[in-house]
Amino acid sequence: MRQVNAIVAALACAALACGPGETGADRTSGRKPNIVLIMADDLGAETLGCYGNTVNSTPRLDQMAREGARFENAFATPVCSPTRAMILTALHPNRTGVLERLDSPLDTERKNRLPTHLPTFASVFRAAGYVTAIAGKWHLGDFQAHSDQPASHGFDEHCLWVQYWDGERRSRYYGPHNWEDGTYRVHGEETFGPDYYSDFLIDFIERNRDRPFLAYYPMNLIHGPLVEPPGLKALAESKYPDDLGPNERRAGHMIAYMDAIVGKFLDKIEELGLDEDTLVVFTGDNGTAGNLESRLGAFKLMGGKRTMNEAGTRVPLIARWPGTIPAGTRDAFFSLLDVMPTLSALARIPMGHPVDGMDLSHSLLGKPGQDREYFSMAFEGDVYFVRDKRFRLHEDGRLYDIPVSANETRYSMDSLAGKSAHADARERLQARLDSYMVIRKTDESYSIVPFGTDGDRFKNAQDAAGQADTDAPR
Ligand SMILES: [Ca+2]
Repeated sequence: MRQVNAIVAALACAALACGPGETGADRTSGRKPNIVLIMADDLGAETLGCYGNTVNSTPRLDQMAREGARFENAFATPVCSPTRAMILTALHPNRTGVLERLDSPLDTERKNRLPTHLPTFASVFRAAGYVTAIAGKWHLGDFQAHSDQPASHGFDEHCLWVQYWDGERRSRYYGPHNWEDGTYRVHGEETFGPDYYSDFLIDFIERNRDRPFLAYYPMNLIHGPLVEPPGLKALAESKYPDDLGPNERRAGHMIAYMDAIVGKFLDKIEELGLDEDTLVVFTGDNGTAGNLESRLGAFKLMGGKRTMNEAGTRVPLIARWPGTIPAGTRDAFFSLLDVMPTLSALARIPMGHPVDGMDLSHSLLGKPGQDREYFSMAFEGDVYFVRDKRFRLHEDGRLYDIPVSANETRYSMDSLAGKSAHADARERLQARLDSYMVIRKTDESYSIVPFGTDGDRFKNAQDAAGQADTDAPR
């Protein structure tokens, strides 16, 4: 425990040492920037036009990418809850204890939750004078078991999909069941959840246009079930090839609708004259579902959700702040761990507690600074990896040469096991992995169990086809 705390302290010093510095916010008449953070559900980077997809229509996100910073190397966890805990707290999954989704079949009483003693970006921004709201999908604890959510995590207002009520799974799309400012509300079939949640936040933005606001929209789209959204079918189908499968056709429609909702926020911010006072960030919580194939020209890629491969963890990250963030792509690594310290720096809010994430605001602003060299990940069942821009090492010894220079190489997962080359890379990454794998929950007074009991079923599923037994040095 002492060692873990020492790591936390070191990380905190590193984060604090970077400090907010001279940020773009300084250019804006002293006003702190508004933050609109949108995180789509089950949306790998490969699904968007601006990341090379040639089938899906995503004009508004492509616009955001042209006008802002598009990160080529942004990463999340392979599944919902761990990413949601990670982005809110800036702590590694193996430190929060949220290593699997919180409505796991093993959590029959649905008592697990994100501990309230862990500060979130909402609580940090709220303490600094921001008004805060969240709409969409929470997935960090049951609302019947813990009705204080998400208010006790720093959100002034909320409108969230109820995944379960009285033990039954509830609708997220047509006829959504919601947890709205502490009240359970059931809507009719004429209501499409993603419209309702985005309208809730648009209203919040309009009401708070004259003060700094933080609007967090963890979207329900494009997670299954595959449904037909109430519009934009012609746009969605405009680039479909004749041989596109039925699942991809429906998902492409949901992606086009998701893109239009992002456009609603961009249009409202412009209408209110807040373009140069508002940072809009878009990302995804994990890779695309495994039953969906994406096409990037001739290159075809199956979704990697729930796997520890590249398609399971690479997500889009686009940041737009006209007049402050210069347009262009960013090659630097960005983990969703880094969201809170980075946003805090841009808003000139000191981080008053230790976190694992880094302040990468310089990267958004197109300035020199300390970049992230490694991305590390922990998942259910004591599964780990660490990667740099070329190599990826897993806890069972598998080493991959997957340079980030092109999609074909990045996603190939070609194993180097059995080859003597790159021993130096293995040694370097092993040292990082060893220090990462000793991280455990900092505070043992709470419980997020059971975890790690079903991990083998998911463990490195990308290798189930036979690589694992033959390649990995043990
Ligand atoms: Ca998800």
